[in-house]
Amino acid sequence: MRRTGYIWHELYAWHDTGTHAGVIPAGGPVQPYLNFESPESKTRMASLVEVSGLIDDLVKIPARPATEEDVLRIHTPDYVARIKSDSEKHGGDGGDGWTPFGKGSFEIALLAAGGTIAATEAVLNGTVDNAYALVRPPGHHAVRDSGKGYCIFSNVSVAIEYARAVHNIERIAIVDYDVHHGNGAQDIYYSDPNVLTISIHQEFLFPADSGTLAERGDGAAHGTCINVPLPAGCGNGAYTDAIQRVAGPAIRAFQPQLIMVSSGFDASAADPLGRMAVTASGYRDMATELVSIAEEVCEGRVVFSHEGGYSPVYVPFCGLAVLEALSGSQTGVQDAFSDLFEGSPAHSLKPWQDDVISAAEELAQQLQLKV
Ligand code: 3YP
Ligand code: ZN
Repeated sequence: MRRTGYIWHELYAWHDTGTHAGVIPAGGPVQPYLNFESPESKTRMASLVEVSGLIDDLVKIPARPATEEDVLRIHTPDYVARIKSDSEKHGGDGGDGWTPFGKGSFEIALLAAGGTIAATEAVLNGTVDNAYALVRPPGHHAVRDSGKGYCIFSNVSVAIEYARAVHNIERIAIVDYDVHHGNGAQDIYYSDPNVLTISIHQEFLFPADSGTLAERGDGAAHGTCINVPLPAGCGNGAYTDAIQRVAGPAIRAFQPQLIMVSSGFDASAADPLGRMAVTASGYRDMATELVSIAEEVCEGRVVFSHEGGYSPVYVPFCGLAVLEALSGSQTGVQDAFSDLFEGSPAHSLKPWQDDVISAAEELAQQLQLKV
């Protein structure tokens, strides 16, 4: 059993993304519905953590708001001021037209970044071995001067800069298994040789114009950005291979002092936005492998920060599996969807998936030669 920190705050459910039809605005022939990035999948994951009893084996860490100083280590003063003032008045949009927020979302976004900081702080000061921050809004698309794709502040990057400023941590690796490209951290750290960014995602999904194998980092940071742009249709085989064959060797070569994971469950078999087939057992295996890599290279220090995942009914089982893997605790609660999803032929690795993973594996080997 490991001591696993867990962060959740009721206010995360109060971030208001309004009435939409999933992603597009409602109106005319488009009947109003929720935005896909509604509280449902996340509140229901928090509920299963409680009802399964797993909460009793976790160390509940209070979320705290990130200070403006914390977010200004990453974001521009103009952007932070704009979100603050729109949030005070009536709400608005993060900046790309896909990131609606309501009144008060500034404070909730600070609490999401701060929740990831609190998880990181607890891991770095030894209160816990590893941690999971179930935060909302997500962060991995946000760049320095704009929100994007449901994300307001770059929660993981803000926590990384906290770790560097307060704990003198120098080298950090980010693994992003959300089905969308982790363009935010890639952009923020593109010229920083001390932060390795690895994103495993569905190719050309969102953002459609980033996340290729050719994006590798600039100057001294060349090689410290690795993308694994998988074709649609991948299941557990491709995902666990991407972690084992790409993330593992890259992280062992890079020798970070801390690993951050952008944990999105939108590569799941039930997601409305992704076209992948990962199951709770696939997520469990990825998390188990990441914990073991962290134990090998950085005394187990790994912090998961929640990103996307829009199936209200399946995300809870995927999230529970990851939390069981982090803590080493078994609730005995079975994935209620396993009969439907686990037997799928999607889970064996296909040659066209292997091609992409092999190309990224090559990049990880080159990083080994470099460092
Ligand atoms: C799809 C269209 C607008 C936001 C995008 C998905 C964002 C997401 O889940 N990122 O991880
Ligand atoms: Zn996503």
